[in-house]
Amino acid sequence: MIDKIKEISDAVSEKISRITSLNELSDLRVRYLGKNGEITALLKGLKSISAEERPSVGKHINELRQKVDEMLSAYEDRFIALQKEKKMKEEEIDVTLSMPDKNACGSLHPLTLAKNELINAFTGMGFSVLEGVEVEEDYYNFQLLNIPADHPARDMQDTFYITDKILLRTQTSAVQARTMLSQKPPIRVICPGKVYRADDDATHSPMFHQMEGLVVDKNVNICDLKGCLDEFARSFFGADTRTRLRPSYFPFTEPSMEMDVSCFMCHGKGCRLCKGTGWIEVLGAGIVNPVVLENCGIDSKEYSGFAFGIGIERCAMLKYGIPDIRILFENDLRFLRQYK
Ligand code: 2NM
Repeated sequence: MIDKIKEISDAVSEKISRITSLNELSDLRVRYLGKNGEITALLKGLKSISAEERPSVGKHINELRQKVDEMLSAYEDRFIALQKEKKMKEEEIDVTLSMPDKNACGSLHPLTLAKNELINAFTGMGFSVLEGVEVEEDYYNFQLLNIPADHPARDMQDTFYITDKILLRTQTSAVQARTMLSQKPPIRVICPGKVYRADDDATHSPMFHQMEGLVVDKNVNICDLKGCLDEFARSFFGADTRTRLRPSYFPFTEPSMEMDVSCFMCHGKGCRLCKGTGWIEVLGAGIVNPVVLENCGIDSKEYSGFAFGIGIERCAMLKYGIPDIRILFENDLRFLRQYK
């Protein structure tokens, strides 16, 4: 009997160590502890043992039953825990996976950035911002501004006409002509916006952005013009920027000039950006032609003014090192994301 107990004990230990499923464990429980199980059979066999031996053998069998029961229970607990863990792993949800693309967040277009900086430079000097219409009358776009009928700008090749009297504005000056017609001096306005010309290459786009400015008051002269534009150049291109004025020609200003700024890349030494000259052309300007003032109902003996026109694309290309104007209008996200 004692040998049999030892045999069963060893067999259970060995079998239990090779178990791979809960089903096998419950089979073992039935095989040893069930109604017809081997240990149950041992207990039933106690009847045939002598009265002196029965208590001791019975104690051994009960100890074995308890030991087997504990072992099976411990393995069952372990299996249930393992199974639960496996299920948890399989059903795990990675909450970090559905994170949306951070780059999907928008940002300002480089042209808008440049426009805002230009506006800041001038509103800081007391200018107000005015926007007009893009479909304009010949009268405001050309006639009032002293652009004669035979001027090349009036050619079909340079201007987009809607009818023979209505066109896409070629400059924002028309906004200023309308301002002079409707307001009394002092006038201090800037007019940023889209303008249209029949031009298309690496430095010209048929639609581009301009910011024109106008000051009309008593005793306005070239010193005022130079002081104002110097201040703008230092604000937009950097505090150590130098400027120079060169004579030029525009029908709406007399005298007319162009302003260069010292190259902010090489500081005047000469490089690729300034084509070796040390200077970069940034705007056109001049003293408002008295003919224009009179056309717009302002007494040119009492008042004088200065005006200027800045290309916003050109400023953005210079400031951000953009080599081709067309990149600004392709809206390639790889390009735009650089300006976040
Ligand atoms: C420029 C250059 C010089 C200009 C003139 C006027 C107005 F309306 F007062 F006559 N507005 N803008 C002007 C003057 C524009 O662009 C290169």
